[in-house]
Amino acid sequence: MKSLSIDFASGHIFGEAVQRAEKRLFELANVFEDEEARARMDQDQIVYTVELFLAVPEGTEGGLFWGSTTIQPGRVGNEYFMTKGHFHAIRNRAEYYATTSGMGALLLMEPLGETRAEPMRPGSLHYIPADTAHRVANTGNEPLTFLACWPSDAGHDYKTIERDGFQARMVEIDAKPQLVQRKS
Ligand code: M6P
Ligand code: ZN
Repeated sequence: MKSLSIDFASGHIFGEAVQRAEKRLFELANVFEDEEARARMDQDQIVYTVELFLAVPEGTEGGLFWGSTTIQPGRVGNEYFMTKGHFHAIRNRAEYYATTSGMGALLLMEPLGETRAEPMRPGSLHYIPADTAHRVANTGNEPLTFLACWPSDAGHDYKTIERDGFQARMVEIDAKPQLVQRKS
């Protein structure tokens, strides 16, 4: 296999086969509650970066993928910078997240919308069960980096989140991160 390495101090992964993708504010329309605030910000600003090692072609049954995601500190209105979040296209596929640096929250949403948050800090390890949508918010003042490992056939279902959103959001209230449930 070609060289592949990880720097546990920074959480970054390296190697010829590592792919990199950036998510900038213009790609995150309607992700945050305050869309007007997002539209007024610098659209080229990077919100998060993903480093990916896809060991086998996407969709292959039985393989595993590895990723490293870094979310910049920042907010849209009072809502922390965060990933888009997704269910797995094959719903019964699980995933691990492990935090290497920074502070954040992992939002976990069940199919009927019940949403909880697990605090993320350096060294925290998170098991994302099957059938559970997942999204990470950076609640700190420095970049938040976490590692991820998931099945190569899991796929990403973003459409369900685009349509329904998460039932709860991580927002700053009185200078503290709080999980606010949507009024239904
Ligand atoms: C982790 C993994 C990836 C995911 C990335 C960003 O590295 O879960 O599969 O793509 O985070 O999250 P999202 O795709 O929800 O924006
Ligand atoms: Zn996932």
